[in-house]
Amino acid sequence: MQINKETVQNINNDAFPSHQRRFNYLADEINNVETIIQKLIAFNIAIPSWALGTGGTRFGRFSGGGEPRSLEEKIEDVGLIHALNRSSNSISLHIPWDIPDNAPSIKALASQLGLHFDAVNSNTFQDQPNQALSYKFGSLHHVDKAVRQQAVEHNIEVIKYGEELGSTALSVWLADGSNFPGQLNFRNAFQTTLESLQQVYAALPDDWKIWIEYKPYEPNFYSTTIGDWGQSYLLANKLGAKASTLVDLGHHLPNTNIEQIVSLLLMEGKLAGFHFNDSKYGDDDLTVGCINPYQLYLIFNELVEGLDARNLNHATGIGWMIDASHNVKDPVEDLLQSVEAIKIAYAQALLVDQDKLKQAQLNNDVARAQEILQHAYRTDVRPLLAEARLRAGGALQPLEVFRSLKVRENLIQERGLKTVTTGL
Ligand code: LRH
Ligand code: MN
Ligand code: MN
Repeated sequence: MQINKETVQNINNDAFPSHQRRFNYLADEINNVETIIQKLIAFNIAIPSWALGTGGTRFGRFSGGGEPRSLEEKIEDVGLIHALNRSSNSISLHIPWDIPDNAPSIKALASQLGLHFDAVNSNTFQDQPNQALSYKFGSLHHVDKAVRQQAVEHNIEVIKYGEELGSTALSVWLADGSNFPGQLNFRNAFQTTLESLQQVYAALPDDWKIWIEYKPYEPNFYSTTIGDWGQSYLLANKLGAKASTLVDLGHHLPNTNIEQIVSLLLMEGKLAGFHFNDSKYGDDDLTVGCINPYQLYLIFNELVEGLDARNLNHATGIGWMIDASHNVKDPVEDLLQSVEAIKIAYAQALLVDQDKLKQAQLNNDVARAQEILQHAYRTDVRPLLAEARLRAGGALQPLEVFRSLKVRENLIQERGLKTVTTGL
C-alpha cells in the first residue's frame, strides 16, 4: 500500500481551518517563526527497520498483524510513515536481521519512496544459524581470538552492505560483558574490544563513521564492557576522528543526567547521535516522550545551544534515530508518535531565548533561568509542527490519517494477520 499526496491533501483541507486558527495565534507570539518552521521541515529522524513489527518481551509476543515480512515491506512501511509526516526520510538496517542482498533494487525502492539509508547496525549479540563460533561469552572482547576475528569480519561485512546502499555510518552495540564477579578481567576485556574495533575502524571507507553505543546492563547483569559514555568515549578517542559515542536514551541508570552527557560529548565533537526512546525502569524502549518529555526537551535545549555555539547544522552531521520496541501498540502509530515527540522537543528548544538564558546564568538568577526554560517547554508547539508538515506535503494529523485511510487493515489484507518479522 502507498499513500499519495493528493489523498493527504484532501484530508488536510478539512482540518485546515482549525489548524490555521491555532497556527496564527501561536505565530503571533513568536518573532522567528519562519526560521523555526524551516528548521522543522529540514529535520528528519531515521526509522529502525527492527521497530516496524511487534517486538514482544521474553514472556511472549502478540502479533498485531500486517507486519512487514521482508526488507522490501519494511521499506514500504517507512515510506508510509514518511508520506504522513514528511520527517522520516531514512531507514536504519540491522544486519543480519535485514539482508540487503539485492542492493540496486532495494535502493531503487527506497528512493522511489523518498528514502535513503541511515547507519547500518551490526549484530554480534546473537548466534545465527550456520555461524561457526558462539557469542555466548562475548564477541569483540571474547577471550578466544578466533571469536573476535569472526565478529570483526561480521562488522566489515556490514560496512560492505552499507556501502552498497549509500549508508555512511556503522553503529556498533555490544552485549559483551559478564554476569558474575570474577568471570572477566575488565582490563583485558576493554583492551581486546579496542583492538577488535581498531580492525573494524581500519576497514571504514573515507567518508564513514563508526558510532559506539554504550549500555550499563542487559543482557549481562554484572558488567558491560562498554557500559557507559566514559568507556565509549575512551574507545572513540583512542580509535580516532571517525569514531564517536552514540547515546541511546534507554541505556542509562535511573536518573542519569543525560542532557549533561550530551552537552559534553557535543562540546568534544564526539556526539555520534541518538537512539531515541523513553523508559521508566530500564531499557524499556517505549515511545519517545511518553514518560519524561521534559528530559527530552532539556536534551534538545543542549543540542540547540551547543550546535549553534559550534555553528553546526541541526539537520546533518548527527545521527537522529529512534530505537523502540512495541508490545501493545501498532508499530507505525507508535513511530508516528515518537517522531512527533522528538520534533516537539526540538521546536520547544528552538523557542528558548538563549541570550536571555545566558544573561540569567551570568547573573546567577536561578529563578529567571528556570522560567525561561519552562516558558518554552510549556508552549504548545504542535501547530508549528503541523504547519511544517503541511508545507512539506505531509498530513496535518498523521495518526488520524493513518486511521481514516485504514492503513493497518489494508496491510493485514495484503500480508495476513499472523505475521512474523525480524528484529526485537
Ligand atoms: C540494545 C540496542 C542496540 C541494538 C538494538 C536492537 O539494547 O539498543 O541499539 O542494536 O537495541
Ligand atoms: Mn539502541
Ligand atoms: Mn537498547
